[in-house]
Amino acid sequence: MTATAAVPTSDVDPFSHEVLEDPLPMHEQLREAGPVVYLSRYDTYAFARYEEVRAALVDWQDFSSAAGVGHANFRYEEPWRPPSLLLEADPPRHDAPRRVLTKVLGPRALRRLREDWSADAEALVDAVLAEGTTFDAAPALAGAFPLRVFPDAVGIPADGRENLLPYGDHAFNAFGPANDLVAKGAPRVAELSAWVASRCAREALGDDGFGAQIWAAADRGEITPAMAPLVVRSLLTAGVDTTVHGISAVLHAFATHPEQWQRLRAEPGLARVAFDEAVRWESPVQTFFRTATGDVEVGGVVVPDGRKILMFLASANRDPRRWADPDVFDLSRDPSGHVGFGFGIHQCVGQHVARLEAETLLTALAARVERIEPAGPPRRHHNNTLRAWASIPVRVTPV
Ligand code: OVM
Repeated sequence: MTATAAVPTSDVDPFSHEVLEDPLPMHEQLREAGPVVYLSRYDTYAFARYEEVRAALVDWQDFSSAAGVGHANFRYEEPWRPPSLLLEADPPRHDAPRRVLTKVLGPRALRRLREDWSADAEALVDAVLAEGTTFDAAPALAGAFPLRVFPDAVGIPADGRENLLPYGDHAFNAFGPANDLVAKGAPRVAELSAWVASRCAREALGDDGFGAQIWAAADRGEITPAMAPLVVRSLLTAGVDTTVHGISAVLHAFATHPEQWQRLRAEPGLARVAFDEAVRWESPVQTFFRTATGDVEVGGVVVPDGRKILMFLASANRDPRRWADPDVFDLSRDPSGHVGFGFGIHQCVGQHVARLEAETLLTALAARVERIEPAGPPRRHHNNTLRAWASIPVRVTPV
């Protein structure tokens, strides 16, 4: 079968500013074009439907992560930093670091953080409300809360924390092609990478945080001592911008869906499902790539060995083939099965941390705020991988 002759082709640039500003029309175009679409501009195969995205995420044998999960193909190109031992690795090498983080970030390990984070969330919301009832929720809440609780939980000292967001922003840009967004970050890469590396050393980490627990796993022989700093680096790379923009997503969702805010106020136990629904709806991580490990057939199309596949998580999360009224943010929906945290062996290992941050913040806010509404046009922050916000002006009515 000369299947490749039938591949629909698109010359769209998913990493252009026009698309990053509003990717939804492109997502629909790609979903409707077919199960696999050839992106001529990047010589890459795109999956934009739920079924193919989820199947590729699960099939790590055919769709490898070890050649990088960005546009760069590590078979031919030098990675911009030593590859992640988790994200940019396949079994069996992937498995030991993953097991360690699964335990360090698991629901059991987080139980002791809930009380502290609830108190931190209440203190933050009180401080913001004391300043006034009109504010920018992006920096004031979504930016502030993860930076208040997460670096402490990892065990990194206070100085230099302002480097975390710029480092993460660049790391997520670097999954895309070498465009202007990557160039913008380039001048600070050496400085930021050196700072992050310095924070991953055993001596730099407090002795009861996630970082120390990773080093303790190395002492027990579960990973090698050489692996420990890179596993800590994964926390610092993947754990900040993602939660900041995930919390932005849920705050934006509530500001624009007042009836859903009333539901949360009436039933605060919905905070967790609200966050997952926002992760489905907005997909803070929009895309990841895989690399075909052989000639892989998908939907009658052969993806040739060694070629990159771009998986549109965001598009899968709004695929009408899978979701009823996919564009509606709705707390009565069951969002489980969304691929916003990925799926399969690489599914976000920090998802319980993210949910706990969102849940404690939303719970504090729901107890204190009767109404939340837009106070001006929100503004996107463009990133090659993240669906991000620069500004979400809101006006709130305190209880
Ligand atoms: C890592 C890493 C980096 C970025 C994202 C991510 C969303 C993981 O360094 O392991 O997952």
